[in-house]
Amino acid sequence: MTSCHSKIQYLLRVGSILLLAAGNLLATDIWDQASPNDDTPANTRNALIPGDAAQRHDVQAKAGPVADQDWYRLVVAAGHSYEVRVGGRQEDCFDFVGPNFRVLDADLVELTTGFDYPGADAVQTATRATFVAPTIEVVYVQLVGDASCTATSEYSIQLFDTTLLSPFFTTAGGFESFYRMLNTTNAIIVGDLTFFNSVGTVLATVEVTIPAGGSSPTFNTGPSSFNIADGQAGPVRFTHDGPPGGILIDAFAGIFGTTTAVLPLKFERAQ
Ligand SMILES: [Ca+2]
Ligand SMILES: [Ca+2]
Repeated sequence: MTSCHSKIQYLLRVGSILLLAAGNLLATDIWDQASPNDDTPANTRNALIPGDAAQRHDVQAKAGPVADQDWYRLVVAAGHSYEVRVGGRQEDCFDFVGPNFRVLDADLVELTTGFDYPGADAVQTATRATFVAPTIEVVYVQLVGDASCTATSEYSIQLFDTTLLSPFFTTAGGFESFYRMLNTTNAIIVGDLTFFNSVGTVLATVEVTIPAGGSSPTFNTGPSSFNIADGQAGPVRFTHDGPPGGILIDAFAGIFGTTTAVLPLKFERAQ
């Protein structure tokens, strides 16, 4: 009984090894063996969720030669801003810039293209793309490898929600709300501050440019600045093209000409 059991175990083990070997011979993507059919948006099973750890995949030239391409479906919320970050030894078999790194909407219309991570050295070690999710909440990322390189080139890919959310602003009772954005990076960041009323209707969207390593002026909801009508209150959203943690916001509500009754306003990263 024991001997027979051992033989079965042995055969199962050999069978598993043979299956793994066959998988390796057939696979064009050593990290994607669980879902090798990721070459089109329709058949990909790769999903990127903000906040998840980086995934590891690879691109390897196929017979032909044909460049391997990997597609990812992104789990996003309409109106939020995101960063897709790609890392790896890009000097080898891939260069995820321009048409080799694209973010596309459900109709496969390009939202943006990849560009160098701020402060990257001459040897590219990481690449990023930022975008704002459209109303149709389906977004894809397409990465294309080199057609002629037969080595396997591993890379990492990760999605971040970079949106900052504040539960409350007010222009009621003589109050105005004040905002100053701080840029923690060495590149210019451009963003949109959007004010909503209590039932979610957009009251105003204002574009703000924050200099590298610097801060914006202190804007406010008064007539000479953002000009939000009196008597309003609701949440505020800041979306931007910087990396996660690239923007900090100082905000408070107060009354012009007084130093009393200052109410702190808080922003948190969306999750
Ligand atoms: Ca691949
Ligand atoms: Ca692929």
